[in-house]
Amino acid sequence: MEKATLQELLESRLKDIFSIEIAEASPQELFLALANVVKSCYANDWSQTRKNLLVEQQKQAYYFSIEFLPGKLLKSNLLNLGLLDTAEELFEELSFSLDEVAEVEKDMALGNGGLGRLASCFMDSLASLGLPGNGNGIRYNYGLFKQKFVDGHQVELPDDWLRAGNVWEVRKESKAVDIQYGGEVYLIEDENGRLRPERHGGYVWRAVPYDTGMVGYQNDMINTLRLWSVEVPAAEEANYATIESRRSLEDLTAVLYPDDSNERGKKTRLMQEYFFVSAGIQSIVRYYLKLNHPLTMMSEKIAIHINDTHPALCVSELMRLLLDDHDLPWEQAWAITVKVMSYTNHTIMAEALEKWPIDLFKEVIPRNYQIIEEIDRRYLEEYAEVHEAALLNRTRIIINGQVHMAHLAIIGSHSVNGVAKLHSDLLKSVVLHDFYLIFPERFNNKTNGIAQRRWMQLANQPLSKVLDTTIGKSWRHNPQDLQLLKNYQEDPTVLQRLADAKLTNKQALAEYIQQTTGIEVDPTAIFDVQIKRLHAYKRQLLNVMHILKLYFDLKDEPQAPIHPRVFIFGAKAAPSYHYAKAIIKVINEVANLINHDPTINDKLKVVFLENYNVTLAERIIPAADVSEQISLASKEASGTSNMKLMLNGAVTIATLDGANIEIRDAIGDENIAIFGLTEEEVYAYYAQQNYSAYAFYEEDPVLQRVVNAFIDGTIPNIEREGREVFDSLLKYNDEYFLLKDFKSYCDAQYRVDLAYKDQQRWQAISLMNIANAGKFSADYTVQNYADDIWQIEPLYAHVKEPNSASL
Ligand code: GLG
Repeated sequence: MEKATLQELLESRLKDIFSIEIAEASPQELFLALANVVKSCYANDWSQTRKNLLVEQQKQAYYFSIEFLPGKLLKSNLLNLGLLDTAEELFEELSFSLDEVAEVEKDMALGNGGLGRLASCFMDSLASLGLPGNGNGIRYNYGLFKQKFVDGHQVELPDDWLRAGNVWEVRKESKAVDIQYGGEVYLIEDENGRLRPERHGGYVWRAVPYDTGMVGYQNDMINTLRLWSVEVPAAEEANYATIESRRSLEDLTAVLYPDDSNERGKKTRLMQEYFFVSAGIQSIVRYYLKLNHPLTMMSEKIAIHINDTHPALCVSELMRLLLDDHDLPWEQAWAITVKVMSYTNHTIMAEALEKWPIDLFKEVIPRNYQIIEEIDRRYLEEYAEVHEAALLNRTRIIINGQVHMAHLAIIGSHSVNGVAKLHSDLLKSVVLHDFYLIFPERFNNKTNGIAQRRWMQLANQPLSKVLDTTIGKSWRHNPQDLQLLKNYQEDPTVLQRLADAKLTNKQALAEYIQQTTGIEVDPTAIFDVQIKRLHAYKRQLLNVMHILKLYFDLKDEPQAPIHPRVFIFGAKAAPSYHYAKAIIKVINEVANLINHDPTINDKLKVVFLENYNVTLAERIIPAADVSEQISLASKEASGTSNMKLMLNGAVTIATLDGANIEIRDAIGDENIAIFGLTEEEVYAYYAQQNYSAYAFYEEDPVLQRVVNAFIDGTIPNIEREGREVFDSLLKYNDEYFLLKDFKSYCDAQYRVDLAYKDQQRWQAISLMNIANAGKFSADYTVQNYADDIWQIEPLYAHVKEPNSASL
């Protein structure tokens, strides 16, 4: 599309919507008008994609996820439509900045962290690969809370992201479905001797879908992200006459649970899970029936993916529809279900493997509960002759009055995968070992990946331009072509250009830091970044301990040859996660102490940026020199910020955990700083039960000084939090082995400091990171899911409509 055409469209939208000229428009108005133009640019392709799918009847995948974390969509849609450069030029000509306009858009923050962001990266890759794959989730009225720091403490504010409306979504009233909750279900024998459920009482809520186009990268493919919102069914209006009764219903899709691995049993959460599962499965079956094939062939047209355990009810809900609504015999319904379903596990943290009390199940979803009981009964019966009772009793779905969601997902799926090699191995050998004995063929690995379009092309334009001029533009379509950069490892001009791009990004971040926190940071310092949810196992505290060590080193010897460093944190703690919130307070107070200590001479700065989200990640990642991936080995399933930071040329300091191992394998030991216990060593400690935090503390005076600092008044204002941290390390024997790993972490940090001082070497290491990051593109990950698990293929018949990307 020509610039002039875009301008005309923009002008006419501004007139239509606001009756104003471009010159008078505010960024908010420009955003809305431009977003509407963008939407109309893909409207045709969106309906064409749907039509082609219907005509071709190709198999489609449905990704069920209780979280999606797309961030902002304006620029990514512009990029994928091939309009980003045009829009940027136009806005410049009109003396506006596209960035300022894009900034107006509210982050769509319908997720907590890695799990939700992964789902969104997959949506981008599915469409960009031309694969028919749709998302299915919940349209929360409030996204993940907004984080503020008050006196160093985290305060949570509601994220009212829909207040000004959401331009991208389309409400599809005609596709609404009813969701049944509660009541009593009796099984009554019909004239053919078949047991039929008869429901007494209970209530029905309506699920209304809001669809958002998922725009493929310059291929005219538009998939659909379908998010469900609750409403009162027309027939039930009278029962919801009061505001209170309505509110209790509306609560269902009001808030995202702000907790990513500590879910406590809550009725609303279970109802949410059933809500988007039932709505999604009903709409899939309705669609499938339109194709006019027998239900027994469903797996040839439909693949359903259970992203973590939250949508595990997909299994029982599909069974319910096949049995109750379509009269299939149990065996047939079960065979279909297992062939259609697949499941990804995202964590080995035991508390995240959901379990629900059966009483709650019976109360909320009685018919599903009956079906689950029957699945469970048949499971025991079917395998009784092959496996010993103890094994079956450990793996059955209902154990000690609780429904185990992971067990339901595994028994009801044909594929179970982890998200990095180590994690998938641990699933087989430890966490899900019992299931591996029963269903070895179901287990496989799919290492996570990231949408490189967002995390490089959009977030890091300075570096993208260097890549274009150095290795050509093919990497934009084919991430593995980043390998071409390896040829320039010793080319001083290219290394300098990379360094310049990094400096530009650091200057921009320094400005943002100054504006938002008032802290001055020097862009030539090392920007050392740890961005992720706040969790004890991710060990932000270990980072803090190293910062304190450097602080003491400089206090003792102000001229110590330490290259200046800025430590940057971004992290939200679940509101109920007391210990994580204590760590936030501690980091903020350490920052206060160090940033205001004149003897440190600005050699160290600590910055905790508020409200870490996708947009903030897009600012921080391009500016990072060092990537902190320091979880206790075995605990981080994969990690994905590690991949984003690597792609942007940061050098990783890491334990051999999650995908860090594969990053190390891709770039070699000389380009990454590895430290700490291995997973085997961690498990050996567990087996021998001989870890003594105190022993490490006792023998290392440096460590003693650091740990004591939490309680001896060195860090002001952390009386309570400092004590909690201190106790977690010594009184409760340091669950995540920080004291053991402290020394090797400090050594690795020292190597990082040395490497940075040799700028030529550092740039070459950084280059190797960028060059080898193509492997971690979600395009490849999703291609593997498509080939191995879903068996879906690109939409062949998706012929370009003449001029369809333009208007
Ligand atoms: C999980 C894990 C991460 C993983 C992500 C995506 O903790 O290690 O990278 O899923 O698979 N709950 C999460 O964010």
